[in-house]
Amino acid sequence: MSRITLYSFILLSFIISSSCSKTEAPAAYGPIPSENQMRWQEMEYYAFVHFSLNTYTDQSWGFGDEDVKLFNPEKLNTRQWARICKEAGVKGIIVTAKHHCGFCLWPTETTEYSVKNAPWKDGKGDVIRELADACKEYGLKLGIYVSPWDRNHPDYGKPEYINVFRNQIKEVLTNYGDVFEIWFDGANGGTGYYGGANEHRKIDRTTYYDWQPTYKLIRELQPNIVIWNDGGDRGDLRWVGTEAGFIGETNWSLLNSTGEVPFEMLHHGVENGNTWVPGEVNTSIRPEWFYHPSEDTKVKTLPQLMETYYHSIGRNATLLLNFPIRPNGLIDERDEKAALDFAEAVKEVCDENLIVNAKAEATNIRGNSRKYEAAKTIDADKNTYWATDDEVKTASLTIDFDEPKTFNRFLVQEYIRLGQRVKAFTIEALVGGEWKELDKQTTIGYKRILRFPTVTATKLRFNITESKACPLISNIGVYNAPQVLTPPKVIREQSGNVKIIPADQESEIYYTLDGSDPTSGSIKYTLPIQTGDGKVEVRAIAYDPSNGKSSQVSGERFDIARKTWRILSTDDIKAYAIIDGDIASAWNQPRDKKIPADLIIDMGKEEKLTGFKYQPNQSPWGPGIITNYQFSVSQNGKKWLLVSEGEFSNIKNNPLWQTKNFEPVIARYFKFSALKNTEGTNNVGYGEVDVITQ
Ligand code: FUL
Repeated sequence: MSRITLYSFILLSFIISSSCSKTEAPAAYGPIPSENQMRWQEMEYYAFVHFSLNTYTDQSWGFGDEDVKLFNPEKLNTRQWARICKEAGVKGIIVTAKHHCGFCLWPTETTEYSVKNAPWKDGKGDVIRELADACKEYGLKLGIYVSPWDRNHPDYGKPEYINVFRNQIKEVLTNYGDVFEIWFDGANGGTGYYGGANEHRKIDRTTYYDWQPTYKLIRELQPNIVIWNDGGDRGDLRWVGTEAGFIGETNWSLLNSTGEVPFEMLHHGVENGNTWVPGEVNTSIRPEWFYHPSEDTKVKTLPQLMETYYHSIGRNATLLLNFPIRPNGLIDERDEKAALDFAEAVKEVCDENLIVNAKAEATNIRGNSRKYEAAKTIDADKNTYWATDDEVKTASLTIDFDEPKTFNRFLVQEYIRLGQRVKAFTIEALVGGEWKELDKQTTIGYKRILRFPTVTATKLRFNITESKACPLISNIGVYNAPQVLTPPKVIREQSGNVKIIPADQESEIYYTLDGSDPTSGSIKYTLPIQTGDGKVEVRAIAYDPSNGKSSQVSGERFDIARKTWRILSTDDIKAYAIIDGDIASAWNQPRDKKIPADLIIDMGKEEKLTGFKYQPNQSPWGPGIITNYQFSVSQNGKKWLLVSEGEFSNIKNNPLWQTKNFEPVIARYFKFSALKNTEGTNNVGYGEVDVITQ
């Protein structure tokens, strides 16, 4: 280095370092996360295991009188749980130490209703001990679920129970090492065994548990813990209002510290909330939480799990994925495979960050300081960030790839230690010399991942269009995720035409009408298929011509076309959503309609009926799912013959197509009467209704 160059280098370094030291760090804006919340948020993905007496009775909720002798898992191996979880990329396991039935998986001193009176290991076993050891061995954190509602305990509902409950918490938080999260579900009070009383006990969930002293106790015993609570005083985290595996696209990690929290707030947070309460998406790898043999064929598919990933971790939440434990004490191998395939697919998404060697420039840099420059978003250091001057609340950051890059995912993270700020942003790509908008979104928070059709571009522009305060962006990633081909949706419209709807805009669709499996050599779908009035079977695949990969086959067997059908029981034209072939569109009876509520349909001509099908409204909000029904038929619309009545079992947790068969009968009209719903109200909804003919 020449002398002059050396001097200029020293001078430049001086200018840079003095400009750094002069630039003040941004002040925190609004509520900020605690260290515990931060540590928890960075875990991103952790597991639930549901295991209790329900595992042996095929129930979702035990009544509290189930025999402890049922608990005898012959192969229980918590190391298997931990190995699977570790390989699946989760960071911790939360176990149902006590579910609503009151049975404790550890030998508690607070009740006889525990493993100590079970035949398993002659009453010497302790599931929590074994799990804590296995977690330690595999480098996982331990979390505990203790149900406040206890349908076994004689004192539940009385003040005495609160001490029992606190002692249970004390035991599980004292004897098993560090616990990262404690989980109190919201189901509270109702019927139960209650030591033999067999009665209904009502509690006021806002006062009964007297949470504050309990929180104090918890924090004393486990200073690093986070508290999940949906049943009373605000905890450190919030439920997201659904167990279906998604949170709102707009998602603020804020709530108000007091007041009711309706669904909307759980789902989206509260933009100007005064407390940091981030969302945790809890969902099961099967429809239900506990193991049910009937769900062996219902393990979530890879496309379903990927949706959950983008709709939880990709939307500023954590993901708590449940594994039901089998009666033998192991995770089912189908669930293991699904979890490992999911982990592999997530890894492939983020395989290569295309931004790493790119140049990043921003329209504004805080104090022109290198400490806050655009490159801080791609330095792989979560503690550094790009920041603008205080008064600058809209800004753009451009990434120059230098050469064309192909991508379909954008990841962005705010430096949330100083608050969640961004209210709106867009991303654009420079394609053929022109800027093309790829997406337009609202909040970011800890992490946001956007999906869009694959694009090839030389530059990408990230525009913050609205922010509460100067934005602080700690990380950006641009990826080219392999396509996970989702089987297309096949529907038959009321006209009788069959529509095949792909899940993405890039794959091609091929189908057959003869029951055989389609390949890329089958008929290519371009327009709705005219199939006439009769029965038809359609099988279809999505196919990616760029790599020759196909999705699983979606197959549908449709009964007669519903072209001539008229709904007689209402004038509301929107009711035709019930027979439009699309389960995603639904109709609910008017609010003032009382149960029993009828749906009467004129099929336009006589048919030989042998059954009917009902698909509930799929909405998580007030779907009005029918549990008890009557089905009658008529030839003239006046004189009715009851041909089927009964209930749709387990329809609440598993709102899938329900099929009922009956003796063949000729009819032109049918009446589907709703007698009861899952909500105990008069709300009655339908996704689809169809008939089965001979
Ligand atoms: C709910 C409970 O009622 C379910 O049984 C399950 O444990 C789920 C995770 O929380 O509130």
